[in-house]
Amino acid sequence: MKITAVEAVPFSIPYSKPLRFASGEVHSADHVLVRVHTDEGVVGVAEAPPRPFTYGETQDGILAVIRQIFAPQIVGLRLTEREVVTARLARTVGNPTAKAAVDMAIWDALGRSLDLPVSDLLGGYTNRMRVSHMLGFDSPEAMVTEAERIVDRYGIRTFKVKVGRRPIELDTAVVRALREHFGDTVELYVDANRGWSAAEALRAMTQMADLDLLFAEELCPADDVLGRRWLVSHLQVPFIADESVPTPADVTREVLAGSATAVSIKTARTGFTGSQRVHHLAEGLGLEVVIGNQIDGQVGTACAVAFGAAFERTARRAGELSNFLDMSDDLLAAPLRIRDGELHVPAGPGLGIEIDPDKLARYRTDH
Ligand code: MUC
Ligand code: MG
Repeated sequence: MKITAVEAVPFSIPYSKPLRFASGEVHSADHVLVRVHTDEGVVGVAEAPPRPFTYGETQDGILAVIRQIFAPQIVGLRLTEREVVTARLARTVGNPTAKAAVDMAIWDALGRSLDLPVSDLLGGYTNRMRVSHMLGFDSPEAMVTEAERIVDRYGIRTFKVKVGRRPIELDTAVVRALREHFGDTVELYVDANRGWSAAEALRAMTQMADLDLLFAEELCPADDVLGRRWLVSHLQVPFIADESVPTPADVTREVLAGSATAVSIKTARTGFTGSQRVHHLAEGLGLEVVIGNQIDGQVGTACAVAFGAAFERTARRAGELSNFLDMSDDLLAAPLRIRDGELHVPAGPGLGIEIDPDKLARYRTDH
């Protein structure tokens, strides 16, 4: 079970409904498919979604770091030497989604080799998660209409509302319109992607105080060190750290500083190996966790649900597993389906997914 090659394939799939949020917008999934090949012919897959405005990674940068820096350091290692892989990749600071995709493709190959689902290898708590859907920037009316479509079509009843960088009154109007329309039949929380100052964030949260929010995420930058601590100390809801905690050490720093009280676990950012560490740390610190979405395609979403369903703590809350619904197509031979507000872990060894070769041929951009 030795790694013989690590392949990185760029692909591009347009969004049918672009997602807009405080730190950027996404019109097309310009991701990288990572395939780990082994000497026994088993191939593991995962996807890396570059988020230039979040971590500075680009599609070209991910291809380069995997091909030139990561692959040469791990070819020849056994699939079970994941800790060696982690230590070698950790020499490089940054590049979270490139590292995560390599890690998860190795887990997929390991699961396939052992004929066991990765989700069972990780923890095997359950086989499904409730789904939370992200609502990007639009008018209050359009966001209510979109939420209604998602409720009717997929049975999803948890929404993360993108806020920040635009007038606070508009964001408040959106959340108020959603609450008035759906009453207490939906769960709502907000994510500002660092789009406010601490003072603006507290003003916004005060305006939304009667709207029964579950959480507030990344309302202001973590670098506003004292401001953020002050903000978190005034909030009535858990404050989720997302892009401010790309590593377990960042979780420790933010939480012990009083700058966050909950954590978004994104397998696209910490893979399975790093997400286990974040999960265990959160358990030890007694933090709420939410399975987040790095605007993943279906390959990435299969990874997120495999991890989220593996642990009791991550399966408690609805996971963000539906951004792929906004894409015009995807790479899987058997597409993921959200029904009655839930997504099941694909059954089968590894991640339980297969790449459709025709779709990959259509969307890959390296030929
Ligand atoms: C999220 O939760 O913030 C948007 C930007 C990013 O880095 O992730 C997405 C979703
Ligand atoms: Mg976020």
